Amino acid sequence: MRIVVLTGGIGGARFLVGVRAYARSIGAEVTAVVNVGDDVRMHGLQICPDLDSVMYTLGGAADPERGWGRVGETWVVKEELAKYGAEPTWFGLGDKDTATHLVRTTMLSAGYPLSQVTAALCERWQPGITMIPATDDRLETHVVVDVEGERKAIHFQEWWVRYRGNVPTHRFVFVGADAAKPAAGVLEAIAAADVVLVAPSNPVVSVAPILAVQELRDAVKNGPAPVVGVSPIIGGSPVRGMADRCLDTLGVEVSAAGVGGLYGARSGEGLLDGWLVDTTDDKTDVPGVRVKAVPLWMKSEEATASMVAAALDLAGVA
Ligand code: GDP
Ligand code: FO1
Ligand code: CA
Repeated sequence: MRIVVLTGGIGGARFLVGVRAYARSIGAEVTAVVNVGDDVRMHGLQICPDLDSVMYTLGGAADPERGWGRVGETWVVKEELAKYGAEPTWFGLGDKDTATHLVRTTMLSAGYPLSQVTAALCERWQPGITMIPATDDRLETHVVVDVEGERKAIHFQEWWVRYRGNVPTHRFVFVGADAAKPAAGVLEAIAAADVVLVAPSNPVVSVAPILAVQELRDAVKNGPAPVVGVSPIIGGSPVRGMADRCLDTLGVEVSAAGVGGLYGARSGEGLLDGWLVDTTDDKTDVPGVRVKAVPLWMKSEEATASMVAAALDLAGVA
């Protein structure tokens, strides 16, 4: 069986740990199509937070508390940059993490596409799945906000890391999405998939930028594989992160039904055949979508693998 997962960073990475475990138990292959909207160039380095969260987590090297970056990280480079007054000082590059960005940026400068660079980095981390960026083209999430009495678009990292999302926020813009093509291997993976899973990732800033690549969205929507999503919202709350702020900006209810409705039914304008919600949620109907309730707390690899089994069951491919 071939499983494709559309995923962001920390939440998606934890989900993929369960997908990998379940896939191993049935001999399935997994391809993760990873968001690049968070990507940013800082201090001359190309940083890909969601790709790195997935790669480090599956490689057993992620910091479990922060969720992003490397376990056992040191911060000498960050301190030294701050002593030069080198902006942005609000963004922290760990020393170990910096090596990843140096290798990536060197390869990108030499002309390799991000998909090949990612494959090269994964040779070290052996994530046990195939990781592909949604696109090899520039696609960045920017956020239209009011700061210091001025309306402007800032990079997603500035919105989240500098302001923690605590600024009047009007909309999210996926810069470059109109021209972006799916990265090498993405369309092939979707066409060959037996099932496409939408990870319990942030629907607005992790999954939407992936689907903003039109050919990618069309391939999922019109492809042969059933599409099942997993709710990132449990009991009206995002377990961690900024999904509530993002959904508020769109005027979408912070609930499993709200996010399910945002993705919509494949039989209509949307994407989903099935939608997995938590057992504690009520009023979870999404018109045109098969909804099933199972525990959605990713508290262990086993618990997460059970969620994956339920998702495949809902897809009719278990
Ligand atoms: P990011 O890119 O690092 O922000 O990570 P993702 O977008 O992949 O995932 C973030 C989302 O994961 C958050 O908005 C949460 O709603 C969701 N999340 C985190 N932990 C859990 C969990 O245990 N269960 C479920 N269902 N969702 C979770
Ligand atoms: N998050 C922070 O809250 N502060 C940081 O200084 C920070 C630096 C950073 C560097 C590399 C990286 O891969 C991720 C980093 N993150 C940082 C996490 C990141 O801002 C977001 O959590 C993700 O983009 C959301 O998916
Ligand atoms: Ca993200």
